[in-house]
Amino acid sequence: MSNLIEVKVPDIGDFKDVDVIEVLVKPGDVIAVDQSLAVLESDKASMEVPSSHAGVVKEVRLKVGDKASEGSVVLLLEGAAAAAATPAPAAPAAAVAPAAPVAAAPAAASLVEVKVPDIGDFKDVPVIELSVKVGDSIKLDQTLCVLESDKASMDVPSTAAGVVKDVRVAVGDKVSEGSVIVIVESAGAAPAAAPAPQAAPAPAPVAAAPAPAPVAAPAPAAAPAKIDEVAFARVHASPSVRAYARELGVDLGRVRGSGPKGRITREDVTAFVKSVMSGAVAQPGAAPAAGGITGGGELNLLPWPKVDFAKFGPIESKPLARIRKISAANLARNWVMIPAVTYHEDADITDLEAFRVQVNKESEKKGGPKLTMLAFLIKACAAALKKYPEFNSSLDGDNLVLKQYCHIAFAADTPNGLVVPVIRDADKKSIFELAVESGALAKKARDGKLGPADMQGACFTISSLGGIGGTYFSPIVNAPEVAILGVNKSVTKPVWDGKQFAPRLILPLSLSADHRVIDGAAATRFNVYIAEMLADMRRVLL
Ligand code: CAO
Repeated sequence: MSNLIEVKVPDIGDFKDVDVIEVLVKPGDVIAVDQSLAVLESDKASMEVPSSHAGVVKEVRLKVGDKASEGSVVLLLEGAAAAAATPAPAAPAAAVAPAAPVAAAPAAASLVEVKVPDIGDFKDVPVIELSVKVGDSIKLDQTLCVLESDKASMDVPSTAAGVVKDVRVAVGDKVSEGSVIVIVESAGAAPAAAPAPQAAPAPAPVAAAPAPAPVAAPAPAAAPAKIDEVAFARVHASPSVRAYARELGVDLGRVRGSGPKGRITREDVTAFVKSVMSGAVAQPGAAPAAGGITGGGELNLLPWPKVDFAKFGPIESKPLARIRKISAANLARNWVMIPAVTYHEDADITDLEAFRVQVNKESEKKGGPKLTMLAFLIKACAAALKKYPEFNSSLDGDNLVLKQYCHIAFAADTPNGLVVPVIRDADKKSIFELAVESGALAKKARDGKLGPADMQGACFTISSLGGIGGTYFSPIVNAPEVAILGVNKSVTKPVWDGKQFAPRLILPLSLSADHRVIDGAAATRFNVYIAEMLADMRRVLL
């Protein structure tokens, strides 16, 4: 006669009446000690309820939406071996069945040979990876080793839970169906259905679990995708789902959660793996489809070339500066994700430059500050952002956020890399104030003293290379802004005035704009407007 065990919620600290948000098992499931049965979520934490026993689930007493506390019965289990090392369940799992058989049947540990199950037509397949060692505690279905034939690689899952006592194969060995992989000391083993373990004396009274089929992957096995740890850490998923994802090498940041509040469930991870295997979703680092884009619309790029440069001559390798690492990641994202177009315009700044030189002479005599071209550019851009508000916006899903403030950033070249300090309320400041503030921020940037607040909240960015040279370039939009103005060195050029060529000082402008928000006509109008401002700054007053 089988014995029924009530498995209860263990000591969960001060939590009471906690919501059951996920039930991970169903009647008929064969479960191992410590296997997660349900997930509880309070307003502070989510936690899993591990099983204190191994056996077959007869009845699940909790459902999603119930409230549970220490001692609430999670389920009834048949044929159980008590866990020696289960993290202190509050109350010892009370046996429903009479005491005697509980103690008698499963208590003695049994040795189980776990063998290679039916692997189809494959024979003498090399073991390319061993996933367990002597002393490991393993769960049912846990991968023991990986085999690789010339056609497929496959994981060999365990048909027993327990402690590995002996490993009978080594990497490089050839195995076939029935080859013994490990000997497991099993308290509550699920005897394999396929090849019956020969040395499994009196296995625990648990219904036979079908031997899980080996998981085949197309050969050659794709290199596991790199997991974005930041995104992985942020997702809403329980510890067991995280562990499951890690086991499969799934980057949870790429999985859509179907559970309550977007929680990622085990099924979501499985579905994701299936979609990767079927080619519906690209595996980062997988061999690229022609053109580099999959049917799923994801970038499917070749891995970065790995070259031994030292083969071609002497080299020196040094780590990237912190700022460069951060800006590199941002630039790469912005380059890939923003469909930006760059529009060029020439501004005639002959009169403006004459004015600037004149004012600076006067200011110098009085010991006043120096007006810079950057300050005029900031002023002109602030006016243009007012006239064309879609340039002062950010995309937020299907919404366009239009900002009613005008903070303008400028790129500053520093010994450690590029930084982008922000001038707040640029529209409300005089050109002298803008010159002084941008000069102070540029110095702070070069000294490496900018704080996070100095670099946040920008609406639009100016990247001025005018002090260095260049004719035109294509700046990268600084997300989540939608446009950036690049400026190069002004040069005196002959310009036809209707009667003759006249020498004019021409400032090259390069405006990159996110085409999802800004069309070419709008971008060109914005550029023309800036050029008009710079040609005659009196227009700013209009
Ligand atoms: N045309 C001609 N001369 C220009 C000019 C222009 N567009 N812009 C500046 N100059 C002149 C200045 O007048 C100054 O000359 P004087 O000393 O004779 O007055 C000289 O070039 C040096 O100017 P500057 O560039 O150092 O100063 P600035 O205030 O114009 O710019 C800053 C400040 C922070 C924008 C600049 O130092 C800088 O870091 N620029 C690089 C930005 C960058 O790297 N952008 C690329 C980002 S990646 O897309």
